Amino acid sequence: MKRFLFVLALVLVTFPCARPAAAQSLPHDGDVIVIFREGVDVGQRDRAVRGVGATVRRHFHTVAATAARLPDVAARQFLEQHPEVVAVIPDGPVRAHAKPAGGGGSAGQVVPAGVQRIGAAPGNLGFTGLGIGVAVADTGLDFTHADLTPLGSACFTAFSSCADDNGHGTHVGGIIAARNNARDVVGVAPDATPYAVKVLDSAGNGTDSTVMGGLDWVATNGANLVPPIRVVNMSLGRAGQLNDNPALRAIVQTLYNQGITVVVSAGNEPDLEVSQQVPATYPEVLAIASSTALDGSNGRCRFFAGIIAADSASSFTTDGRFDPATGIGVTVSAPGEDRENVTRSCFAQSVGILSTKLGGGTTRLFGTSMAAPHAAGVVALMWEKTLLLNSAGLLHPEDARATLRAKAALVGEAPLDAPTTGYSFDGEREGILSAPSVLQ
Ligand SMILES: [Ca+2]
Ligand SMILES: [Ca+2]
Repeated sequence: MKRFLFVLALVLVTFPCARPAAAQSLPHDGDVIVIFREGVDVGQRDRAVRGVGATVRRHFHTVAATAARLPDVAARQFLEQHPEVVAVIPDGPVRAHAKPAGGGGSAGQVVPAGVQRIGAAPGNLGFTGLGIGVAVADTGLDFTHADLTPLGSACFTAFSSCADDNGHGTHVGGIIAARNNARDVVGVAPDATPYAVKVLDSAGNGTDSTVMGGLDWVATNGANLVPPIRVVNMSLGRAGQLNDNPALRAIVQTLYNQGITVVVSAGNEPDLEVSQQVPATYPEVLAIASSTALDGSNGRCRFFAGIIAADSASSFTTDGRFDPATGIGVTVSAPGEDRENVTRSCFAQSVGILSTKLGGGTTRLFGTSMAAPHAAGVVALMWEKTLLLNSAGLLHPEDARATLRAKAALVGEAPLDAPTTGYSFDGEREGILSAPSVLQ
């Protein structure tokens, strides 16, 4: 578990959690994404890629792009000279945005602190997500977890099975839709239908092309499923820039134009801005930063007398003021951890969000991975309300964003500053996700 020293008057400690930006240093042979001119069909792409001795890993359908494995640099050069090829880009690594923190286990059903903080405890709202499909683009879902079934009838995997073999996806899925029953936990939208879209492997790792495969599947099939997919949650990402993979962005834009709201985690690197994270930087997604749900405790740290209060920015969260001109920035903050306790040795220690555990029961994880699904669950509730008013109604992603921002709790006041190294205020207190005011 990563911990963070407080800023003390005497010394500024270097930030311990920065990771290298891997995307820029990848070689341009090996695994790549070949972007073709618009309209170049699968057959033409297949011939072009095989023609240089490369292996096709996946053809995409909503963009003219193909994931390929190149035998050498010469193959890349041949492809780059092909008249139908626009660009050959590296297939960058993508990671899940959470870390484990503590165990769980209880008799009866617990209403997790995050669900309570956003006002979505059972009985508090007139909506449960019934009839709303939510794609969980992650490590898969636990198909036998008693607090998650029944899952959506179809699924996607970039690997061999849709089943979760890591636990991250099952935890995220539970925050969205753990069932309101007598066991485990309850999610924000307990009657929503989660669809497993497995784009990360058993270690929580994927690449741009595995994510593109999952989103391509949603864009191609989501509207025809019962219930249709209305929301996508992606608690994952990598360091990057807006246009470093135009094909990935194009699939996200397709979903946006279809009226599917894509909710993503802002990232767990407080020294980066949302504008430096993919896919969080895309103007078409709703990027969610992490805050604490509850007051923390102080274990008698000698240099810091206070506590880390509820609705503080998490010490690990990536943030970044929302810029209406570009559409880039954090939409809203939401709980990505129960609390942060100050230890006796003056570290901030995260207590994770309680949710469904791979194999049954519950466990705790913290990260912006846990913040995003709170918002995805609320968007599912908004969709249910929209369809109740008009069965042919639509909730445009931009309207979802505008409502989440306008109706957030404590706009202008929260999130409070994290009193830890590496955190700096981004210039906007965008508020904390609030389900009741959004659904009024
Ligand atoms: Ca339950
Ligand atoms: Ca902010």
